[in-house]
Amino acid sequence: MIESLGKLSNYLGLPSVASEHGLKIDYMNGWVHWLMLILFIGWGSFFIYTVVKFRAKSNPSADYKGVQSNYSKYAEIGIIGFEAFLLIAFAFPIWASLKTNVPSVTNEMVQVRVIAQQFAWNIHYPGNDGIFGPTKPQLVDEETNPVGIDRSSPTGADDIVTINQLHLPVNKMAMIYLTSKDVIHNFALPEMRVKQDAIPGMSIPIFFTPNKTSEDFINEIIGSAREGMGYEIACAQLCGNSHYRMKGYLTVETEEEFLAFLEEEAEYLEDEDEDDDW
Ligand SMILES: [Cu+2]
Repeated sequence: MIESLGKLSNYLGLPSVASEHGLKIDYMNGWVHWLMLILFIGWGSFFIYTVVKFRAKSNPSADYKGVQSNYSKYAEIGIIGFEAFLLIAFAFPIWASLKTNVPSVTNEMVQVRVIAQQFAWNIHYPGNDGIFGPTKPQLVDEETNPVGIDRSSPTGADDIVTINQLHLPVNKMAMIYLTSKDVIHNFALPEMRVKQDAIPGMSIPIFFTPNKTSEDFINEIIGSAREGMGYEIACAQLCGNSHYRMKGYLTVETEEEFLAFLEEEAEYLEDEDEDDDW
């Protein structure tokens, strides 16, 4: 029943779901809307009833006794019960599974750092060694090294950085460490049902498992208003005068395609070294 009634969310105009935990959030949204619908009908009809029943023409003088029945009390208890159900059955467990119980890092997940800045998303992969190289503010160069990676360190030499291009393999948990270089931004992936503030000075872990490739998604939205567009990273926190164009792109692909992407990016790294030698 939880699922079937939760499917009301299908009619709320939400973007399609592309992560493993996404439906849980949608079902909760569906249930919240059932409560809102019941309250709307209940209070709306009660309001109309009172306006008619207690109109001035048939009630020339005020009634100082007011309502004597217990119905309003029962209604309030019912609403509190429903709200407790929403919290205990949905909100607390979902919050715990997505925010409190952070899984320990294994080889089975992809680790990425996302560093927000006005007005772009810097994406930092640890490279072949799987270890993020050290970063230093004094090494930041907006053109050549936006993240400030220490390329002379053994773990930093192979790190890969892209701007606004986040690639993730499908059906594999993505562990993202989110931070910001300047103001508070918000990393929002609507189809993944992911939304988290990026706060300077903090590294916030976000984890989710995308389960629909960009290709499948693009095929799915043919004929809709978003036709031709893939997954996007939106900044969901007003962060400055160009906030509106702080847009990144997320590509969810097969493991092979993902590895090929990393390999291609690693080749650019070698090319850059060659340029330096010249
Ligand atoms: Cu922003």
